Parts: sequence; C-alpha cells; structure tokens
Amino acid sequence: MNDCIFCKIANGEIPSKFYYEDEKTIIIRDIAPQAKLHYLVIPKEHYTDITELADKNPDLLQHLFTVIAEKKEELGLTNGFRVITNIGEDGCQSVKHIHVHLLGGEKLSEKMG
Ligand code: DGP
Repeated sequence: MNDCIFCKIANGEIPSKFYYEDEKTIIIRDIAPQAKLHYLVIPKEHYTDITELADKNPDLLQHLFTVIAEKKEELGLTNGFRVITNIGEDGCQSVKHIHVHLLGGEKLSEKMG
C-alpha cells in the first residue's frame, strides 16, 4: 500500500514516536487527540478495517487486543478507557488502514456517537 500513511509510519518512512512496538504492531499517539490520552494501535500489515482483519487474519486481531490488555497500564490507561475503531463512510474512517483508538486519561463523555 504505497500511499498509506499508517504503512509509512509503521515502516519508518514517516518518523513517529512509537509508544510500543513489536514485530506485528505499533502504538502511536493520535495527531489530533480527542482525550487527554489518545493512542492508535496499528498492525504493521495493511488491512482496510477491522472486518477485513477479522476475516483474513483473526490471529492478528487477537494480537492487537492482547497488546492492549498487556500495555494499558504502561500507557497510563489505569482507570479505564474507551476502545473505538471506525469503519467506512458512516463510521467516519479517514485512514483506510485498520487502527484501534484508545481514549482515556480522564473521564470521557457518556456520548459515543
Ligand atoms: P479515523 O477517523 O478512525 O480513520 O482516525 C484516523 C486518526 O488518525 C485521526 O484521529 C487522526 C490520526 N492521524 C492521521 N494522520 C496521522 C499521522 O500522520 N500521525 C498520527 N500520529 N496520527 C494521524
């Protein structure tokens, strides 16, 4: 995916601070944070959204959530947080490379949509 910004971040073409990295995953801070702490959990391999990932590589989907569970405290998400993944047009997905938003570090709005 030559044109994909998250592929470029994951492969180092666009420099970005990684808050976590393993062979399959990176975690970065969102460039336009919508909470005191706003991370993006991104698989290095390109899939468009979570439905494609679930269909084509369920082990990688599980890995993303294992990383979230293992790293949440190191990321400062100690008192709960919100997990969001946007899909497609109605979901307002702007980057077409699956990423999981982690929002926390403060009490969030009860509204989600
Ligand atoms: P979504 O709307 O779910 O596709 O969210 C995409 C998010 O990605 C959005 O909150 C802004 C963030 N984002 C876009 N480009 C960059 C970037 O170059 N660096 C970082 N850190 N975040 C980005």
